[in-house]
Amino acid sequence: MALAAVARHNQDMNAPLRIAVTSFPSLGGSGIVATELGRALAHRGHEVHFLCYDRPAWIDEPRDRLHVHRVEVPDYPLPHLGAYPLALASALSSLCERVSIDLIHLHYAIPHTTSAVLAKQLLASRGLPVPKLVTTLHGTDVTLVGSDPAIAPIHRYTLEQCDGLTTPSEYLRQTATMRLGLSSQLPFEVIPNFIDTDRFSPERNPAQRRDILSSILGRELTQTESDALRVLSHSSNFRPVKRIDDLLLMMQALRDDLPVLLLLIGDGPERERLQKQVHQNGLSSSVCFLGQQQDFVPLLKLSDVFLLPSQLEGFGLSALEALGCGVPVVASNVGGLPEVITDGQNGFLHEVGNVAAITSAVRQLLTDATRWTQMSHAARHSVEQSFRRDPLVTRYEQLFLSLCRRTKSTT
Ligand code: GMT
Repeated sequence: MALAAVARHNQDMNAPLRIAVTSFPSLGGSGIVATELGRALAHRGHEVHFLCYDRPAWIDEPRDRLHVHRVEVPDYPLPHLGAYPLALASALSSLCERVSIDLIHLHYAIPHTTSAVLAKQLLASRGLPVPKLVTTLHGTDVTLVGSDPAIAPIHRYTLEQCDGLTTPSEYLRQTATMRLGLSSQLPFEVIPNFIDTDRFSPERNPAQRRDILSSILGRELTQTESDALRVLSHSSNFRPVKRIDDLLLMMQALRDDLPVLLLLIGDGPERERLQKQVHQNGLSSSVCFLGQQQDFVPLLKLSDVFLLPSQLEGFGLSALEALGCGVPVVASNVGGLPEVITDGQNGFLHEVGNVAAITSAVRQLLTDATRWTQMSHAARHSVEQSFRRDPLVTRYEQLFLSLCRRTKSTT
């Protein structure tokens, strides 16, 4: 090839892509990762179209190259009609036809991947260009829902129609391959989740900490009281898999000998029951339910320890956010969590449900200031080493470009 032609060819190879993204707009790590990745790709010059049944709460006004399309779902009163997967398939095929999408990125496979496969088949049947499909499996789409025999055959089939799969942890990649019986021929990459290390950064501001804690507790704390108060935090979607009961048991063991406050950030199906439990056990003055927060980063920054006692986590994005703020994490030794937390370095790992181990790890961190400082530095360092946004966005970008390039050179 002549030099000019090579240059043009290479330029085409790296030409900006048109990417459609589907994810859940509600609370949850998969939606956050989808949004952050989509934003970063738009920032790099790609055209990114989000499709959701609701406008994601964390998306501000659409900017250049970033578009949000609401999927309209028929509201017909048949129980369990569940028309969203079909509405999404139709919306995806219309979008592809209108703007010639190169690649659809599905975050959380169920039901998104099935919708995308249907959309692709519809486009192909009409002789229109078909996009590449990439699914990122995030957690229960492999471990709980995804492994349910009621849906496993169609789940496996649609995943195998994808051009690429990714997961945020090696644990999840192996579990998906084994449990879903996926073909070893499928390109399947581990791309860890990432955070914005400028937003999630260590920053201890004692006066601001006192103001925030005073407003949470509804009484003015003196600086001395505030400095003495040890703060534990947890954020999640309050589902049974998060095992928040273990934290209440831990608080019962801790509160008599340490000035300690537990902040529970987020909302979900378990919240009401847990609130009653806190009341019945006389824990109301040391456990605060803060609900869904517009900006919870200041709450992480003032925390001494972050807790994630889950039954299972595909990755544990909330643990990563805490580590970014220099907060050591005490978490279950399950799923992808050991890929984020190294026991004794940036946090402590315990067996699922071992409340004595959780209590002892937290006690150690709260009573040994030197150890806490070492672990806080290690927490931040671990994020800077392995979970920075830019290199991980590049991994996705390279995967997408290589898949789309393949099409262009073979058609
Ligand atoms: O799998 C789920 O239950 C939902 C999903 C979500 O939307 O938050 O959570 C998963 O994806 C996150 C982002 O990759 C991971 O950080 C979570 O560990 C994972 N949750 C579970 O595996 C329970």
